[in-house]
Amino acid sequence: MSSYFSEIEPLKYDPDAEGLSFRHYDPERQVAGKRLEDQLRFAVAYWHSLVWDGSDPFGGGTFQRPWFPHDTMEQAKAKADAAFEMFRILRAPFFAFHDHDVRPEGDSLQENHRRLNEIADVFEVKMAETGTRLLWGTANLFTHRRFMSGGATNPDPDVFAWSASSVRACLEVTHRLGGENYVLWGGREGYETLLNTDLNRELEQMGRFLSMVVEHKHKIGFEGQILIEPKPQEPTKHQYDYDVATVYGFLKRFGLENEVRLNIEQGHAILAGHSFEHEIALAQTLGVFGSIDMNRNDYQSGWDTDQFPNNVPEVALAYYEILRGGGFGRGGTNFDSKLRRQSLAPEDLIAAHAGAMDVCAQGLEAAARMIADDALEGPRRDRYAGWETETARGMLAPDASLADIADRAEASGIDPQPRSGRQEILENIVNRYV
Ligand code: XLS
Ligand code: NI
Ligand code: NI
Repeated sequence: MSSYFSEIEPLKYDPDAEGLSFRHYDPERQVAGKRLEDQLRFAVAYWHSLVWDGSDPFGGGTFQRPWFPHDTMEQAKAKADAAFEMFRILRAPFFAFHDHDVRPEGDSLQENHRRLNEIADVFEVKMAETGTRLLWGTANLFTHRRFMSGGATNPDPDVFAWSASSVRACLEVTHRLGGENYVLWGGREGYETLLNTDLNRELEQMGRFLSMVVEHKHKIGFEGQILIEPKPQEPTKHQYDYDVATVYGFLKRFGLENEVRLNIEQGHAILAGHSFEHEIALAQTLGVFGSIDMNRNDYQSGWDTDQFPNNVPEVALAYYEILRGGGFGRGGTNFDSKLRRQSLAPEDLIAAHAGAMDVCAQGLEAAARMIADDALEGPRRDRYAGWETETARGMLAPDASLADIADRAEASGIDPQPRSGRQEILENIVNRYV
């Protein structure tokens, strides 16, 4: 057993503790009809917490984890030990990983898959011992130089084939570990310049690829959700899975809108020029909401800085849209968040998650109270009350015509009077809850 976190006791809900504890997140508390743990469904992201070494464009790794440099299976197993120790300290019900996070890169597809399966054997035992579950698995189709020009959208068909093999292996391991979801984040599916890019061909490749992933999911009996994670740019200048609306159009085009849902990340929403709650609400409306990657960006840098969330009002509005849509089904709250590179100590990793879990708990509880009190839904209903009359509804009926409506409008002498949208009053109401 690794002793990386040995100084740290498993966290308890204790608002008055002196050291590390949960100050708001009480997993057992009932909120909106469920235990808080079952509402929030927290997951720790293997990559940021256990793989990232603190490097940035100006300097190498600042973190010196005992399992670095992660090029032997022995180190991969030491990392798995530390990972599960961390999950236990955090009482995290779930985790999430890329193939590349958990096994060192081999020199062939076969060797990669053999290593992945060997680590999955280790995970299987640890998951059974600790009760930790897998929120999602995913294949990393962006780090190795072979993916420089994308995975499924690569101009080289051999990279397409390599990607197919990697996704099959990772999907099957996710299935074996009882994963709730399988994620495809666009990685390098996008372009740097139109001067060398055949847009139509690349989108066709991506559509076929995704259709085959869905087909394979059914073939092996995987019951989890297949999720696409939108992002507008980074690493490529233009990512194909730009935002929720773009992905929905793509899914419609390939007839996959009932097969694939979305994993929405706070930071990516902001990069796309949206709020997190907008992206969640739109996905709910379109029937494709799946799960979330919880983090935040630095609002000055304009980049995907993947910081831990620490803004309750922001988080509350996101959970409001999630609860309004019925909560998470198989999805959850994955912390796609990383430390700042000066936060070297094991304690920093625990404190970052604990603080973020508290922020999410506060946000979700505020959202649940707003719903229970009808604080926003009441005013929203009032705003649309005019549509409750038979005449109004009739305008949207399949047999209504533009001409009928126009004739009636002209004959009845209507004279619409604008009413206040009451935005500030509603903002004041929200502030009473957060
Ligand atoms: C990168 C993405 C990535 C996905 C998993 O910006 O957020 O971490 O969540 O591949
Ligand atoms: Ni993400
Ligand atoms: Ni991201």
